[in-house]
Amino acid sequence: TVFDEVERACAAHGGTVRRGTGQQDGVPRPAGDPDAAPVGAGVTPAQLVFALVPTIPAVAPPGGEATGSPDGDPVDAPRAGLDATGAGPLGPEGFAVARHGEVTVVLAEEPAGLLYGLFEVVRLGEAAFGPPYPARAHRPAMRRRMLDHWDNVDVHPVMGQVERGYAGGSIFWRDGRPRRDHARLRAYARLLAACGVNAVSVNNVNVHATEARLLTERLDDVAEIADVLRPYGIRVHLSVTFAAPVVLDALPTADPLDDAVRAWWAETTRRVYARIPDFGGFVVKADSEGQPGPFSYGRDHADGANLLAQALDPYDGVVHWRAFVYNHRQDWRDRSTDRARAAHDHFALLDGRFRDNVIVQVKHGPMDFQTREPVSPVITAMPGTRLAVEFQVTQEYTGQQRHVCYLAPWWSEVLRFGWGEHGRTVAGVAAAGGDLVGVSNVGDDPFWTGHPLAQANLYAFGRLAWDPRLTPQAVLDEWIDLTFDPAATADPELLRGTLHEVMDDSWRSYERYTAPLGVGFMVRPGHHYGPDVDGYEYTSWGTYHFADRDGVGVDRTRATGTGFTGQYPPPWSQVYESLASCPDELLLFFHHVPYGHLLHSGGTVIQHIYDTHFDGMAEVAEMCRRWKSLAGLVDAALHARVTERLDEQLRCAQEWCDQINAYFYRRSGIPDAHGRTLY
Ligand code: GCW
Repeated sequence: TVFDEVERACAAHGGTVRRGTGQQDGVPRPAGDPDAAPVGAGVTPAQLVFALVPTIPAVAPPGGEATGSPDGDPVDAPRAGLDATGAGPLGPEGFAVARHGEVTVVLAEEPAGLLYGLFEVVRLGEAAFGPPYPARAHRPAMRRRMLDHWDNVDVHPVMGQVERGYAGGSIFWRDGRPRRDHARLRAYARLLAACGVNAVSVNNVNVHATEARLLTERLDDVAEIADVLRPYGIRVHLSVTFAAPVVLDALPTADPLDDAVRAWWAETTRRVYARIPDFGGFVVKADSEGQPGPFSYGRDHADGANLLAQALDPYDGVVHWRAFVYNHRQDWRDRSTDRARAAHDHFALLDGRFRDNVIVQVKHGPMDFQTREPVSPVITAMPGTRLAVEFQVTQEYTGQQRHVCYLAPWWSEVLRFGWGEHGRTVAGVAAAGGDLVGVSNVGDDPFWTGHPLAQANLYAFGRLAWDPRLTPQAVLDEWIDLTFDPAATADPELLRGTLHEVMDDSWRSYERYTAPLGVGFMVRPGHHYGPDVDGYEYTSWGTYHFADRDGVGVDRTRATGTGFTGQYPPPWSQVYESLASCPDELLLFFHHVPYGHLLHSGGTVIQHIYDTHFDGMAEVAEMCRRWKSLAGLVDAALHARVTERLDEQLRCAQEWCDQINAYFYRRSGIPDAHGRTLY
């Protein structure tokens, strides 16, 4: 159990764990053991005490404010994720940490709270054992902090063991079977708990034939994983195919309104819970990129999601129903179809029709995890539906874990994005629905994430889901302390400073040498690594930039374009519509402009393209130089791995710079104002 885990960890630190009943003189008191002395105030000799107490009186949060959101009607707490206040119960995962005299005390109402309290003590390090401080409360903003693994059980002929995986093989599966490396899996569970993650989906949302069977005859494989993750407070979810009744049991239909189909899902789900009582629920990608869905039966996505939700309802399970639904067989000649519109077109009108245990899972941008996108308007448009916001921790479009790209600054921007007179935010919507979901970047690589510095993205994902108000720099500091323990090295300042210099702005550097001004998809088709400006331009995927000799960008305005700007609430519907107010970094996402168009920053579009590409490349060269200075201060194997990746990043940045600049020079015929070489 989680409690056993805390007990073990606490013992390792020379501490004790007590189940308590309440407080005495402000000091928690252990329960169930009449002889036990009260914890704290010097009575207990232990340095570290974990106490499980059923009701904890209100405690002061750090800095006078609690982290996370209060319970209550989530949809009526629009900003819950960002500015909740402290009073109220700690809830199932919350905890408080205090120091009384010589004793550091972690209090929680449930075992999972003790577990997170343990990791808070680890984060605090020596500060947890310094001068006395009053109890500080912590509770998560998002109830579910979930990682989706796009792992295949069988090696897929095109996508391999892990779709969009850049960290080796799957940590769960190998060549069609469970990996069964339980020590490694246990270490992974501990790592996830330390980041705050409490839910994991163990297979790809593209559900192929073998993976479909995890739901039925191969359920034991899932149960085995669930058993290893459980002590760390992590529940297992499963991606299922909407066609399961047909492909697994030869039913004539998977129509969500068919009685036999309902009965099939009810019975199948009953068996899942008989085997895994704390099973989390189903993840579904339906009617998307070839996956089956309710459209085949003339039904909509509310019908589809509700079918599964009904089956899960008796067990408190949830359906994560993905909103990533669009036409991937588009005619590139047809300018009226706009992929960015698709999720909103399909889902906004269904608001209010989903059962309570449906969570509509929305990619944070309207397209597909590009380097820069606006926030998906779906997140603003469904106040009567529980929504999960999906981030891509795996760096499909942001350097594939060969490039340093610390994504927390972007995620933080997205989470803080606000609209409407009630001050709604993305974080608030996710907190109300309960979920932040990330596509995992972990594999069986010895550094977990391929690029060792990509671990920071995993950590930041979990931490921002716990508390979206944390700044990316503060999260990075935590990660640096936990990973490198700078204080124990010969030059703590150099180590910390260099990591910040290399990582803080790395997402913007990546943006500079790759995708200008909100244009996406200038990548090589299929694997999506490296530049290919027209790679997707004349394909069916709906991913166009429309560059010609006069200009570039997609006109998504209401006045003259696809009307996508109209899917936003005020003020954004107007901000994005107007050239005068559209932010530079999203200009080409919303507008088609001539190369001579003047940006708010003062330069022309074409000169911006040239400048940012040269700058971005120079920044990578600088990263390489700085990283070299850390030789001897960090583990040698880690240093070598990062060095090797940085060399590739520099090579690739040069390729991007040369190709993008050459392409736009050849299209526009406009030379670089600074006379640098364009090919
Ligand atoms: O970004 C695209 C990826 C696909 C992925 C899809 C999705 C799992 O290229 O590999 O499929 O998104 O999110 O479903």
